[in-house]
Amino acid sequence: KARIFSGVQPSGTPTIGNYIGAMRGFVQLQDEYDATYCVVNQHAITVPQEPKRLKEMTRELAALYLAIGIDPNKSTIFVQSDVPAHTQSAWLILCHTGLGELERMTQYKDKAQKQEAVNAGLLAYPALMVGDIILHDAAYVPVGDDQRQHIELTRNFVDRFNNRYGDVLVKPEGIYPKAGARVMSLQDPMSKMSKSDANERGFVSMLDTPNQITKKIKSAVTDSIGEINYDKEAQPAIANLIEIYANLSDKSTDDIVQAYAGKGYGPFKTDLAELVVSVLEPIQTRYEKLLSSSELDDILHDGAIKANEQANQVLARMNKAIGIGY
Ligand code: AQP
Repeated sequence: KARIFSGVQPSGTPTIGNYIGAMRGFVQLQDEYDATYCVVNQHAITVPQEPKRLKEMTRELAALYLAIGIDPNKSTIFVQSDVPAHTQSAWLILCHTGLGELERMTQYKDKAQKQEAVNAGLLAYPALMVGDIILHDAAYVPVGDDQRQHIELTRNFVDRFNNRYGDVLVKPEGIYPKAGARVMSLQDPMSKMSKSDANERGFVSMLDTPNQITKKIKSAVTDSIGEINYDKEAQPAIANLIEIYANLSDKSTDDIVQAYAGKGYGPFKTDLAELVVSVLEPIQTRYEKLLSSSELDDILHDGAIKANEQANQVLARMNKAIGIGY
């Protein structure tokens, strides 16, 4: 089986954007691939985090991985900080990466703009992500559309490294969801939905209550056209809601447009809220049970052992190639 790797930052509770764009795919892919999924807690500190909350969110995200259906008997689940090779490899990668390459990353530019003071880790972030991927010999990386540039950077790095040192690293490819790979904010259809958005009305988190979900969807911005059409240019906010609907149901965007022809936005939003609640409720029930169980800690412990074994092998290959050691 080919190997895949992906991760999510515990920088907030995952949103339906993270779920649709990435996490749901983790579950589908675990049958076909040898999968490793990581809670990338060291990525999360590229922007300020409250220490106690960061620890809680790390465990919560691991519980959510299991609650959505990632099966520890099929996939390896671990926390990034349990595998020191990740940060160790990031140094090696940084020393083989141009400053200009990192400065060109649009995610860096977006996130830097939102910070009062930008730390060097925010710029270096993609190097740690490259490390995450290559240490697990991943052939494929299931991620949302916003990560394309980082995947390209990873591929370029691997080419450069292998050209210089021989065939040391596996070159990965991104796997992106087909439609709606980028879920947009409910308050601004021009910016992507983010779990760390200061405006909580911009996202539906996977742990929001039915009441919160309904309120957020009902107050999602629309437009003055008043008709349901799937037109990303003229009606981006409605197109985003239609994509969320299509992604969480078995209906196509065309089916949805037809079903709500002549009905206005009210009934559409009501049904969308119900749909989102019906998808998240069973996940939340499983999540609550897992969070308070020692099973979760056992799974993370076992995952760390497996992940360390794998990651240390690749780190050793890199060190040997570069000439680190004596
Ligand atoms: N809006 C989105 N639509 C589709 N996919 C998305 N992803 C993120 N936002 C959307 C995908 O979710 C995975 C995990 O993302 P991450 O935690 O590594 O960081 P991120 O991409 O920076 O996600 P957020 O939610 O915006 O986090 P914050 O607010 O902390 O920056 C990735 O595969 C990503 O593509």
